[in-house]
Amino acid sequence: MRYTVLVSREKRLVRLFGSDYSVYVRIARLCLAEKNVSYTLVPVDVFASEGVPRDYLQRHPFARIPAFEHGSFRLYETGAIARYVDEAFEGPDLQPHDPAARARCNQLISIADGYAYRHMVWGVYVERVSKPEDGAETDEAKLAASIAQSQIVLTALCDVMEEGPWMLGDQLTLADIYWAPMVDCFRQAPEGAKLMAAFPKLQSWWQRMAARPSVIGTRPT
Ligand SMILES: N[C@@H](CCC(=O)N[C@@H](CS)C(=O)NCC(=O)O)C(=O)O
Repeated sequence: MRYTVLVSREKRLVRLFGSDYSVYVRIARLCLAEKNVSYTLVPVDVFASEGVPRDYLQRHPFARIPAFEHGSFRLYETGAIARYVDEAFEGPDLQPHDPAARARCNQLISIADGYAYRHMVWGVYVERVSKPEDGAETDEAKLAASIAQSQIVLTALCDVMEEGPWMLGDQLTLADIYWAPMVDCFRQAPEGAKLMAAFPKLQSWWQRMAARPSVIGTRPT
């Protein structure tokens, strides 16, 4: 079944609300870049000291980033945004058509959302990299617990992912797009880089992902 409706010719403007430091904003930006969709990134800093702008809650009642807009169509939740961008715009398909491969793609996205983000980004990257940069102390116990959980996550990921070039084989999919920003954060912590070295399949995948213009062009500034 094909879902593509090719609304891209309608020239409705695309806007994404969020900040480039956000893993989830980067996932949405990677989708837009891989589909070659022009968009405007409208700055919203959910961690600003004055809090989230009040009017942003109309776009996202849970005050998370990103939020998305295509003409008058508004959407939040990155999984919904990513699938919409893939299905509504021309460009390479980012989801497999084969039901088993599509299920695998969704499984990898769920693992990233449900298990990787909390530990690999918050427990490892934020504790070891972001907090010290902001003058705060690392919670070593939290970091150690998250490294242990990350080992389970990466083992599960490598059990499921193909040899390459991409996670599901020849087709770059939303699974690759979901994992890239999380892995990019994780590897910046020495403990993360050390753990990744134990997963050569993941390391080679990351080297290929890191060279993609979309990944280079969405690096946080
Ligand atoms: N379920 C949301 C998660 C988005 C999310 O957690 N974004 C983070 C930034 S990477 C955020 O807005 N955090 C603000 C907070 O935790 O208060 C989605 O898929 O879009």
